[in-house]
Amino acid sequence: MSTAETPKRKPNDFKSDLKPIWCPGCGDFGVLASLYRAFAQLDVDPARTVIVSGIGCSSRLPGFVSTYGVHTLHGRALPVAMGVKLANPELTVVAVGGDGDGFAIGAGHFPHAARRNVDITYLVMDNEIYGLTKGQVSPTSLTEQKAPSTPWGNLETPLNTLAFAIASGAGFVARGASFNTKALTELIVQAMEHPGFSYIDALSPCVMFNNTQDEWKELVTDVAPDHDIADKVGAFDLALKGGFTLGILYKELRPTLDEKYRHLVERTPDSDIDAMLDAFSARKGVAIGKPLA
Ligand SMILES: Cc1ncc(C[n+]2csc(CCOP(=O)(O)OP(=O)(O)O)c2C)c(N)n1
Ligand code: SF4
Repeated sequence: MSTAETPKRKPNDFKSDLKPIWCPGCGDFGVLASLYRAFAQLDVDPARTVIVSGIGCSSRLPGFVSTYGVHTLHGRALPVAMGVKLANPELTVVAVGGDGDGFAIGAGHFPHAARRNVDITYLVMDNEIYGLTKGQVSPTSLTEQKAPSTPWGNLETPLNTLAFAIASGAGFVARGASFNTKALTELIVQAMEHPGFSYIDALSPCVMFNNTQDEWKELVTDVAPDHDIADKVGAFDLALKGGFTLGILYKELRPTLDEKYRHLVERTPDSDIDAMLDAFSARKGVAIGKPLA
């Protein structure tokens, strides 16, 4: 937070010394610009903010931001981000990555992050392919899509990540686009302000291996102003509708896992972990954390 001596930060203040090495025109630039603006709007403290990513072109993002960053393993952004937040709930934690990282190798973590409701934001740069490894199909690729891994067309059905998020219990589900940075900035701000797990599918075309930019610009529509974001069935309808609906589809407030842990510790008098381990060891006749005799 800024003080009278430290004026509010501007988007450029969140740039690190490292220049993005993405291909010119890559959608990830628009997502990064939106994130800088959202951080400036929320006046986040870089020293108390952590961006966690997996592996992929999009997962390089933490290196380009002047906050703390953890470039983890392929598909593992969410468990690391949840661990960071649970270990220090005072931190602002944003997980980022691609559709391949999040919904292929990392897919097993997604429903649990959503249902546990740890207070983190998950921003997926969705280009419907694996960019870093040169354009193979991902779980969000279209059926019949031709790619180096599917020269005769993709035989699989794409995963609807928004419906997956709603069904898994995510309390904030939205879609934005890298080519609409104003709206994406606003979505990131709202997602970060949401107390609990928030998910944004950010359409972010890969101009090198799946250049959908012009096509997607034609397909996007905004969520209707009268859409009730508390209506889960209505949110599913929007998620399952063809095309790309941009905006907040669903929002629900419920206690976060971080809060529940805090309350559990407060109301459990015998919450001394060493005492608990000693009691457990005594019952089992084993020495936990102590060298075996
Ligand atoms: C365990 C493991 N398996 C596979 C890979 C190879 N790999 C690196 S990035 C990637 C997919 C990247 O796609 P996506 O997450 O959609 O990100 P993008 O590059 O499109 O931004 C894969 C399969 C890896 N690095 N580690
Ligand atoms: S390969 Fe695609 S996703 Fe990767 S930097 Fe280039 S345009 Fe972006």
